[in-house]
Amino acid sequence: STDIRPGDVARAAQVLLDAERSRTARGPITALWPDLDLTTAYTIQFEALRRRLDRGERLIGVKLGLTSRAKQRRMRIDYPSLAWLTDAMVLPAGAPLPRERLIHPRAEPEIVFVMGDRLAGPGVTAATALRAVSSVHGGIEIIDSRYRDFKFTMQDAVADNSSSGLFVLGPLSVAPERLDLAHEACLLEVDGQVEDAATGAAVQGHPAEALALAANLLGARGLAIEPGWLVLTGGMTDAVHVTPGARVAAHFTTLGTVTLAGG
Ligand code: OOG
Ligand code: MG
Repeated sequence: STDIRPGDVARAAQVLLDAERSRTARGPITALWPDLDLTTAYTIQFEALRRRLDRGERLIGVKLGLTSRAKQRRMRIDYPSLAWLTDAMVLPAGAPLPRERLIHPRAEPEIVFVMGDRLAGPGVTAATALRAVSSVHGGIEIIDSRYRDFKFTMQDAVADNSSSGLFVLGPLSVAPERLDLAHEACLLEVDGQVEDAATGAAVQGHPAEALALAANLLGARGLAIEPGWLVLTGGMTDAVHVTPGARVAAHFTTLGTVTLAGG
């Protein structure tokens, strides 16, 4: 495609939203805009969020990406990313995957925070961050890149809202002080077969470190994590393909089980 000119932030945001709407994977933005830098990629991401809100979606939180070594290795990227969550991305627990809304979905287990207090960087530590958390849930994020074959650079992925698709929040709500999040384990099963396993330590050493990082990244832009927001701390394992008819289950030690039917 030749539909984007370097420097055209609004156009880049729109073609990514169009690809999502029409379920059509496309080539990376950086193929047409090779010197796209990370700051501008975040500007594209923010412009796309503005358009989502304009069409009636509600901002409900943020998600971290590439917080685990497994994902950083595969992407050959060593720094996490931040992206937006809206109410249109919520898939109720137990609902089958709406395949008509997705291109090539992959699922990953995540530890999710529900925020009680506002949290704004700079200088937020994991300990401070955890005190602002109201409850903790297990979750499954269904990522879905708008780029063909999930082939992209860090800048492409950031512009594309870090491959956001849908997510399922587990039904169990646990107080943060009742958990040892570094040791909270998750077994990821597909059709009853164990596919992968990890503990919370896979997420930046501790999921609260990921939360602090999100607060500090937002703080640098004059933004904050707001009370009531959800924070997806990033895939604990690598993501697995969700084929039609498949059954994905994330079994957490304390946070319970979250399942997803492939639709
Ligand atoms: C980017 C999305 C990353 C996570 O939890 O690491 C993400 C990608 O790998 O496509 O959501
Ligand atoms: Mg994720």
